[in-house]
Amino acid sequence: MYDTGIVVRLTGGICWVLADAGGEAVRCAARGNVRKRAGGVAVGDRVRISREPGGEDGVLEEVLPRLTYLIRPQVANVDQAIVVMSVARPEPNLHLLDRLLVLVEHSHLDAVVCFTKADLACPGEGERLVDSYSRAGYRAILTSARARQGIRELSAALAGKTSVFAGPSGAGKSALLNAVQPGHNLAEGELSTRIGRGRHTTREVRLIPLDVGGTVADTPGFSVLDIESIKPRDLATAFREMREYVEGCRFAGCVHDAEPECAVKQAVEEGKIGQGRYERYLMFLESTASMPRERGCWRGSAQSGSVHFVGGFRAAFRGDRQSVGICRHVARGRNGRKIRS
Ligand SMILES: Nc1nc2c(ncn2[C@@H]2O[C@H](COP(=O)(O)OP(=O)(O)O)[C@@H](O)[C@H]2O)c(=O)[nH]1
Ligand SMILES: [Mg+2]
Ligand SMILES: [Zn+2]
Repeated sequence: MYDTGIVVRLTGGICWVLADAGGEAVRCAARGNVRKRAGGVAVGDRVRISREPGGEDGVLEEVLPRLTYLIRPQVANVDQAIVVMSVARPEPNLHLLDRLLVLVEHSHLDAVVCFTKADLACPGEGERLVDSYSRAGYRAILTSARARQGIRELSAALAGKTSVFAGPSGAGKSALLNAVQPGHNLAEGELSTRIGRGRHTTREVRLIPLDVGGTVADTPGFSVLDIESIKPRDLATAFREMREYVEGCRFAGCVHDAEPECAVKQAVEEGKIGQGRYERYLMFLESTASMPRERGCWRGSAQSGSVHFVGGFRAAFRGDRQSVGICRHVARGRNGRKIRS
């Protein structure tokens, strides 16, 4: 009997596979050819397993092509990052939020913006934040784990996908996950200390199966490349609401700063792009300024579709020390061979 499913846990060569058909995770030993496979097996991999009729354990027969691979946490095929920011205690840090969103966009993951601790916010404050990120093109949700506000909406955003949570320590990520999926044994306020034990501690990552379908990595903070290594010309495309305007600028190498006839600045003036988002864009642009600017480069050449999921990059971002690491995207052709840039 054959089944397909997703690897939710790996311990000492044993994989736990959640079959697409549902039910409990099946304990599987990997076949020799799978064990010797380059790239091995990772949590998040889609796999084919076989089981004796009536038998409990299975055999991992084949790993299906992997679309992405996040190094920390080590999870394959992540679909989206849920970027969590509290509206109070601690105060929202929009600079960090936008930084995370830039990094997520640049990693070709989808992003959901989740403001939380709504029960602690001044009236209207949470709604205002959600509104500004909705207008920037994000699915933005106002939640409170304590008041169970927005939890159904968050569950709907998680359904059927593999997600990682990102955001500063203390934002309320664990509390949200507990609200979405009670009883998955992730203590609030506990995880950061466990990760902080030492640099060489690699904690086992698990995917928590959700009742609504889909899985969530049980670790906060994920790493992507450093914002400073993003080319200035690519930065605006990591701001969703700017994308539609960049083609309208007078100069092909426009970075939407001091250039004349800039469609992005025009959109800011007309209120189509939020002033705060644009100001933070300029701050990030400044931090990429030490990199050689590619002014005059033929527009489009650096934006070909082939950059998607191809190539590896180093990664780190400041502001959340848990999240330093490497992110590598691997694409495979139909024959299963890796495509690298
Ligand atoms: N009032 C309130 N407190 C919250 C809420 N969510 C989390 N907290 C508290 O904020 C602190 C940090 O939460 P935690 O989930 O551990 O944050 P994490 O570090 O992002 O995982 C804990 O003391 C939580 O009890 C919320 O919705 N409302
Ligand atoms: Mg936590
Ligand atoms: Zn421009």
